[in-house]
Amino acid sequence: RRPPTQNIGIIGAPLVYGQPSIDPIFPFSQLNLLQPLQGACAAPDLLRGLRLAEVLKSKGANVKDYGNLEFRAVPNDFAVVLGCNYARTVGRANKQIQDEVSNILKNGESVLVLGGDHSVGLGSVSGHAKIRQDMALLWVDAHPDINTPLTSTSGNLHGMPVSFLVKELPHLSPRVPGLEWVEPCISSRNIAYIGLRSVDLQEKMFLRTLGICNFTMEDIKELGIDTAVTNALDRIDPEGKRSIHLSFDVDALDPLIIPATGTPVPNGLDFRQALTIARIVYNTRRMSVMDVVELNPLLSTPSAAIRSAQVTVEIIARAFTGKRMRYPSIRDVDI
Ligand code: Z70
Ligand code: MN
Ligand code: MN
Ligand code: MN
Repeated sequence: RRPPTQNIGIIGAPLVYGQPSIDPIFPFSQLNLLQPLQGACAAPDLLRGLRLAEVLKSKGANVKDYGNLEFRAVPNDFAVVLGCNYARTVGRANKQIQDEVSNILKNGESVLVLGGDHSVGLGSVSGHAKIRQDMALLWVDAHPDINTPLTSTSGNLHGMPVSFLVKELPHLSPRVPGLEWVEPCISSRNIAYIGLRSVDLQEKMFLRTLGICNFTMEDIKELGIDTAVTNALDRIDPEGKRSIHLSFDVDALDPLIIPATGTPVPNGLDFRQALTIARIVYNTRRMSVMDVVELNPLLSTPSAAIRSAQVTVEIIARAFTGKRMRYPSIRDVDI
């Protein structure tokens, strides 16, 4: 049976304050030496430049590009409040993301959110949960991003979004100005991680005590990626009825494949494994929202950035349409 034509709405969410590097209060501080970290805001337009929409259309999808959301830095936002950097700027931007995601879902389209850093998960996942309370979250990432403002050592909100979204955790967090509106919207039973290999001590404790399903790179090496992803989906969506949210941090892939990212960690997924994740998620026919985050074209050579983005386009196309690029078949090589 052919699936109905996919209607996809694309939104650019070039938010970088979840992993900030320019300190507006101390503009000459050392932090500014890290300025290229801001480059994640260039990712949505780079992906468009690589004909993302056209690729999706060529594989049978209807695509509407809603352009980039425009975020404004909140004046006098403090670098650190209650362990969070730029919480009011990140909070405001994520409210915009939440509204946009839920509006597009209401239109009957599925949503592709192009980050930006992973703090955009706050708005994206909560916007999804507003429309489909029965959702399940597959978080593909080297990091579990489940620090609370109290456990985070960096204060960067891109390492915390899951802690604000999980119903079982927020009593451990202070109410952060700018983020009060984020309502915990998903149970830890309905979250699974794929690709973990950089987990802070406190994060490990949260995963254990909440029993959150996770397949680390080590697990994947043992089980194979097919089994890992299939089991993860079985766990978070045992009846096969939930709306699936795929939150895909490109640093899940090995830095040899995607060097253009802010926090590269060795021993990541290879390209085939990433495509397999996308294929298995597609095969549920229930993926409603996909986030693609932490692609940072300024952190590698231009040609490596383009290659990283090309890989990203192919993973997106696989997740939304089930189809993949045509490569010359190895069978055509006749020796
Ligand atoms: C660390 C923190 C993180 C992404 C780095 C790192 C988190 N656990 N997430 N890069 N995408 O600062 O909380
Ligand atoms: Mn992440
Ligand atoms: Mn990550
Ligand atoms: Mn494990």
